[in-house]
Amino acid sequence: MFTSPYAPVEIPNLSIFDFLFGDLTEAELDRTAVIDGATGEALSYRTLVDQITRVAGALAAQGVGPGTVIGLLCPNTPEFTAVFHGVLRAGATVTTINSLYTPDDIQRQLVDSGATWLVTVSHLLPGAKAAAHAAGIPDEHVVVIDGEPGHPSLADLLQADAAPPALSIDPATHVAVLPYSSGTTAAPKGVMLSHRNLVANVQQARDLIGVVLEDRVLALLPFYHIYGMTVLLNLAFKQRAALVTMAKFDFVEFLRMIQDHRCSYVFIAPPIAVAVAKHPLVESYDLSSVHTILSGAAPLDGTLAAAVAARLDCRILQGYGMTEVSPVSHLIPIDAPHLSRASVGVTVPNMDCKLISTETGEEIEVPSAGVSEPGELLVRGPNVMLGYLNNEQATRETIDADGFLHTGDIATVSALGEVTIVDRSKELIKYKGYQIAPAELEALLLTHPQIADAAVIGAADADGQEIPKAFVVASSAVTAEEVMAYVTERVAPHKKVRAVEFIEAIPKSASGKILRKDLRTLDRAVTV
Ligand code: 4UV
Repeated sequence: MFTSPYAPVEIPNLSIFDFLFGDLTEAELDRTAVIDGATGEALSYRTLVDQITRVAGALAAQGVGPGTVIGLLCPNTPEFTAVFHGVLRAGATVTTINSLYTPDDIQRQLVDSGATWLVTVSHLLPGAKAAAHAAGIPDEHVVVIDGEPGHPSLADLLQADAAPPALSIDPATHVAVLPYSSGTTAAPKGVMLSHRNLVANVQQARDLIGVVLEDRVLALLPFYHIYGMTVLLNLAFKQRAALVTMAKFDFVEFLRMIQDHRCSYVFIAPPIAVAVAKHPLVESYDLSSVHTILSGAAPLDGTLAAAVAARLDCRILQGYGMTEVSPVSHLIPIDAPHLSRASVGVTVPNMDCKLISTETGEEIEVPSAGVSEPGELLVRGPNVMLGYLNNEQATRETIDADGFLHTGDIATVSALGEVTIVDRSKELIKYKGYQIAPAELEALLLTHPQIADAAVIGAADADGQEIPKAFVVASSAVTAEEVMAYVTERVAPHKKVRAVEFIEAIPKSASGKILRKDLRTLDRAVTV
């Protein structure tokens, strides 16, 4: 077993609202909390807390409280921050939904999570409304932030001045958020994260990440995903920094926002690192305000990391985690120039880790010098989820009797506790840091009349970034373009199949399980 090189941190027994906003000083209340990156409109901590409280009061007056689940389908905007924390302040549970989702995806999440309310924005309303109706949610419970006839708006909620009742929940067991993750296998599942999970992860990561009060943090990573939720919505607020929200990623806008808002700390996923390192337009903008970039959600190449740091003359850090871990378990801390940028750094405080052999399940020893053998990374700590919603079997398969969560990632650890992710043993595919469950695409491919069998794996594109690739057994003539178009018409954009290879038969085990390892070997043989 190995642990953090850092001393344990205290985890206050508070709701996330009380933890983040309960001890704001007068001076902090006047600081800027959120800036809309597109319009430049700014909200102080005082206004943000007032809005959160009003949203909570208005919802509570309508019976929303502990036990209510509310879907939040909204791009990154200042309004997202007020609604998200307002729902939590009311004691309800937020299930955050990817704004790129199709109506079917939205409906599935609303139904599975048991959501009885949905908060969205007018430009997403057509799909959201269809999904809400199919999930039995009436229009009075579909809040449209920017207003739409027949629906309550954020302005309506903000008009209410009934204070929400005092929150009486147990932070350790009360489910605060239900983001969806496919985990190690199959379809997306609701990940039950308690108030304590969220509080813990901010406490564990804040000193290592090193965002401070003076920072302007670019919020381009989606708030709905656990990475954005914890490091932006929670950690940046705890540090009293200012968030600059970006509703839709566009590289030129990204450069402009950094320049115009003098952003100093930028959290990204690796494909953005590729653009920062290579795009000619980078030279046309003044990015001198950036002192640190932290990349996470997918592997960052060491050479790429060095190219980004050199081009922007800034620090580059890497973080690793997963939705089920709230999410951060490993980080390159802000002041650790000796750690390799291709590693994910060290274990955060209050966590235990071990590596186990994928063949025998035996624990792999941490060497007294050098680097260990690779093995599956297991993590345990106060930030590990309560479990998957209504899915005890998946919970049992993921968290063992000793409380260790099996990440499905293959890692090595050095004698000094530096962890490097070297492979992934689970089915999950990451495209630009977004999750894709291959099982979902495989089921869809099998509905194509000319496809007899199919399997989807993560393959590398020309920049070394992961893309979903389908291996297809055709029953009659069909082209790769036709297969890709068939999928594109039916899925959210990030789930598109981006490469197709035809094959005689899908390799399977005696029990019929797809042998993904064999397909990955085959794929590498073709690419090399
Ligand atoms: O569940 P999820 O979509 O969660 C994430 C979380 C990303 C984070 C978390 C904390 C950070 O500080 C940070 O910088 C980024 O993506 O997907 C979890 C899976 O994504 C892969 C790995 O397979 C996880 O099980 N993954 C996430 N980060 C890395 C990574 C990484 N740095 N290197 C390699 N794989």
